[in-house]
Amino acid sequence: MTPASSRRRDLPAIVASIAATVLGAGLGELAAAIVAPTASPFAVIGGGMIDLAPAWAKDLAIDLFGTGDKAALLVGIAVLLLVVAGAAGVLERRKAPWGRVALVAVGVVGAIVSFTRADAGTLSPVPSLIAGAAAALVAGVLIARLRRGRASAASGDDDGVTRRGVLALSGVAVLAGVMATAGSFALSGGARAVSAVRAALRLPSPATTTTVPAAADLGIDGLAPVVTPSADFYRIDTALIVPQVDPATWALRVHGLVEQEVVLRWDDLIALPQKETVATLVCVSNEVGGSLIGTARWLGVPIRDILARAKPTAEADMVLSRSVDGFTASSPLEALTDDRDALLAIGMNGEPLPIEHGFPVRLVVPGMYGYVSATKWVSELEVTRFDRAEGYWTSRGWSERGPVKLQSRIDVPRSGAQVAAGETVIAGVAWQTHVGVSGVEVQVDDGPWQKATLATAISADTWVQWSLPWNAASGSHVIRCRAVSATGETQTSDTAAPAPDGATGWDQRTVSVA
Ligand SMILES: Nc1nc2c(c(=O)[nH]1)N[C@H]1C(S)=C(S)[C@@H](COP(=O)(O)O)O[C@H]1N2
Ligand SMILES: [Mo]
Repeated sequence: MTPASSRRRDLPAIVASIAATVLGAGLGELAAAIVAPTASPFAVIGGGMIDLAPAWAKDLAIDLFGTGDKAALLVGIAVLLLVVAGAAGVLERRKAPWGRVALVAVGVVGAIVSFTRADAGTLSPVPSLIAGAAAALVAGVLIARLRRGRASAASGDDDGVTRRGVLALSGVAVLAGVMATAGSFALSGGARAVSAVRAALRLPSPATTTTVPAAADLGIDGLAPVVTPSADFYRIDTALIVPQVDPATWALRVHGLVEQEVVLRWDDLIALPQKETVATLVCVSNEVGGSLIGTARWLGVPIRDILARAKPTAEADMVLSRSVDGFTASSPLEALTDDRDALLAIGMNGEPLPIEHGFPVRLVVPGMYGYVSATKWVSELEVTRFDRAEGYWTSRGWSERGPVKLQSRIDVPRSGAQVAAGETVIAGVAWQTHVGVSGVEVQVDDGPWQKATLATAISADTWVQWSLPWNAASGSHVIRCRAVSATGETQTSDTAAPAPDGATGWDQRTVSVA
């Protein structure tokens, strides 16, 4: 037998093993939908990869795929799985039962990872084990047929009938796998149920509101609107499958270094006086000039009101907020109890929080990057100390505290834009949430720094729009901007990467004027 003909005979084994794996994965997803909705093998492995991935890999994924990072990860896992399945097919044909062992091992890895997930239950390993076992069983049967077909054939190529039969069975396995996957989607009605609850929900009206002055929005084409529509609001989190939390079963436990443990349910929360504020939320991963920032009207109860009931003890200096999916954020106790509008938010832009933005309850803390404050799907506030506990990203190398840095961005003209010569406008946004911005300066090429006009600020907790008229001469121009904070600090030109505590440097655009 020549190596070439051996390799050719690998092909039907590869097809059979991949088909068996598609079937196993489908059955695993179906089993998850029935017995352990949070333990979908794909979600478990993907979630484990997100948690284990080093910070640079997370940044790279956000850079490459933006908010499509999770879809990209799922596709990546599927491709990897099919490659492993193909290899297992070759192994099984040449050295049975090692191919089956490999497929079972993949299931066992999924089962082990499922135990490490924050929302693990006793049945969590079951779907991955079923997936691995089914894939191994079916691959074993199909490849054994191929081997028997060869053994009974007189020459290497006479077993075509067996091969065609196995290929047909592989097709059936793929079809069954796809149907099982579709069934799992149909069964995981939890997601649809929570959407329905959300759609029917009526929010209480606020006792106090913040109005958005008309002059807060300059209405310039291409400039980010001062209040970001929820549908355009950036989304960053580690949740591969968006947690589905029913307000009817939601509860917030406040515990740790407190005199009085407090458990707050949805009905308790909406019975309290609600405040509507406008605040800008920004991600620590936002690059200079980046778009991981947005501003919304938030409705909710000041966190200090809840903490006042629990009475933190004198030694406490941090609150570790925890999400139902295990994510944690460490916020200074002071930022949650001083006079700022740190909210336990239930509404965003006049509607219940969108599910991917934390429905039914999240935190919003002006002045802090999201990773140390803005816990979505929040279920716990543990009052503790910075020297005793740390948040999700802190344990992955990011700073334990994350006050928002002074920044500004040019929105108009866009980078690389073609601008007609003559009177035009340069415009953008600037922020240092909870400090405020007192001015923005713009430099064209190496000319003098010119003062831009600021729009009316909604508050120190929001970004502010700015603009500057520009008489553009033909040629290529470099535009840069820098903000001045309400405390008189000028935005630094020193460049720093987002890790570990936020990017610095000036935003700059090159535009060509014709
Ligand atoms: N449960 C949970 N909450 C979370 C996160 C997360 O990964 N899980 N990410 C935080 C980060 S890093 C940011 S920047 C904000 C983003 O909030 P948004 O998706 O509503 O814009 O949510 C924060 N809250
Ligand atoms: Mo973030």
